[in-house]
Formats: sequence, structure tokens, C-alpha cells
Amino acid sequence: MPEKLTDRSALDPLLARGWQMVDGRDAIRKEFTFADFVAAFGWMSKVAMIAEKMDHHPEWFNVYKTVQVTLSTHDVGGLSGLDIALAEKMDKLA
Ligand code: H2B
Repeated sequence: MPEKLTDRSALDPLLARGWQMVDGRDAIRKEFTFADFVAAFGWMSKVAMIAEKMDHHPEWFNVYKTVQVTLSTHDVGGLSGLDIALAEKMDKLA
């Protein structure tokens, strides 16, 4: 079971790269924009395989070449280290 994130400074590098805190919820969000739908969906496919291996799944919404992502750990009711790790993988693959 993951633990709720206590060291909030761990979020700083993500916030510097376009992640934002979600209003009224302990979660982070980012909108990714790709060249086209194939690039967006290809990225989602790669992320989906990683998320499944991590057993940690994003909330996301795709329209054409944009993907809006929200990350939070439902099991702990807020952010955990898993959200940081998944956000970093998403940024690296984008
Ligand atoms: N994903 C996210 N984002 N938060 C969770 O708490 C979570 C998950 N829990 N994926 C996992 C699956 C849990 O439901 C399973 C049973 O391990």
C-alpha cells in the first residue's frame, strides 16, 4: 500500500515542468499536446503499459492531439510517491 506524500518539496520539479495542483483535491494535473492524434495515442499506449506494470493508473481525457492527465492515489485519498514516479515517466516519454 502506498503512503501519502509527506515531503511536498518532491512536487517542485513537476510544478516547474507544467504540472499544477488540482483545486479542492490532493492531485496534480497536466495537459500534454502532441503533433497529432497518432502521436497522442501512441504516448498513451506506452504510458498505459507502464501504468499497468506499476499498478498505478492515470485519470486522463484525450481529444485529438491533447491529453489531459490527473494523477492521484485513490487508495490513500491523495498524492503518493507513485504519482511522482508516473508523472516523471510521462514527461520523459512525451
Ligand atoms: N491507481 C491509482 N491512481 N490509485 C490507486 O490507488 C490505485 C490505482 N490502486 N490502480 C490500485 C490500482 C488498486 O486498486 C489495485 C487493487 O492495486
